Amino acid sequence: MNIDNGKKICFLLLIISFLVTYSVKAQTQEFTFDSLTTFSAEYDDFLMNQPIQIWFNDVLDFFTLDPNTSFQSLLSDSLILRYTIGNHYFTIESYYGYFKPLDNISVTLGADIASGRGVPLGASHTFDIKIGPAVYPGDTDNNGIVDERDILPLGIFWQDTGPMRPDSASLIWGMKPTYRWDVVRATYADADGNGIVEAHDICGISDNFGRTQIVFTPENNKDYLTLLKQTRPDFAAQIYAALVDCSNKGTGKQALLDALEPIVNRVSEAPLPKEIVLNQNYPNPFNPNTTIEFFLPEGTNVTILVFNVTGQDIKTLINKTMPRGFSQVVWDGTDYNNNPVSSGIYFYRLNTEDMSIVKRMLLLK
Ligand SMILES: [Ca+2]
Ligand SMILES: [Ca+2]
Repeated sequence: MNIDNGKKICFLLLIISFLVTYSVKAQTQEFTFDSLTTFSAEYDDFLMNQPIQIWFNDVLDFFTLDPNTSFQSLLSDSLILRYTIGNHYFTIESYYGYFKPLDNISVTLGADIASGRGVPLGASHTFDIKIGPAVYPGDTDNNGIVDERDILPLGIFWQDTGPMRPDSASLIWGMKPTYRWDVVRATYADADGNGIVEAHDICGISDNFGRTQIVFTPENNKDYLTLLKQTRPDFAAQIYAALVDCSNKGTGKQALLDALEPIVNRVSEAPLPKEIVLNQNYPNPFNPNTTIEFFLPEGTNVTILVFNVTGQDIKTLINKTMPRGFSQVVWDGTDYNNNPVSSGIYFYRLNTEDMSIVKRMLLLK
């Protein structure tokens, strides 16, 4: 009996010493902010239908969290803080389940927020969080209705690329939260959400023709003609051809064919230039790639040279015989040694035996 009691006492002592050691360690464990999580860490944006999670390295003490945390939204007054006992994180959510598209939310964590073990954060942290846009497939100018005018943003942002939409390739009508592109207006032009503005996006307009949405943040109120002037010359023919593959829902397809026909015919009937043409580079301003297009009435030897404002040669883009017709060359913003050049005004000059044309462009980083 005595021996058994002795064993019990030893065992108890062991447990007590373990608890004392553990609690001393636990109390001294540093308490730090860990991370701000998105469901796609690849991008800075938060999807508008996902909560903002703010993580720490330890369990939180809610009684210190609530009075020491402040948050503000640019567009909404319906933000709430949510915390479940025992978690290492809390969330900022919208009362309605969605943040407003393109909202900016600022969160400040006070230094007195403490862990469940009583260790304070010690320093404050402030985050500015950008909420992404929402796309309605086909309302490419985001003005609230899908109609013929939605063709034109396809032309303006033709071949532009950006983040794919989480529901990539869906053309079903509805609010699709996504990540913002460098140029936010281009986000809406990618109707199918596959990360590039291309011919298939016309099917989003065709399928959803006539549908309407409530516009939270109209991004594009330019009139039809202004938009038309900005489009690439060959885009109309390409999307006209792509319309064949769109489904035959409602009246959209025919309306778009009717709208595009005159544009396509004008392009194809336009007589070819009789002289050498050097088009303005696009995009412009650019960073770092830009395309230079030119037309030759007959095949000839051509050089295209980039030079800077002091007249110094930067790079030869072409120096060879080129065929009759339109040709393109891309400048990637590098010099002869393939080093990126700095922001500023540059010139490009097309030379043939008979003539020389110079145009100006702006590299903007
Ligand atoms: Ca529209
Ligand atoms: Ca697309």
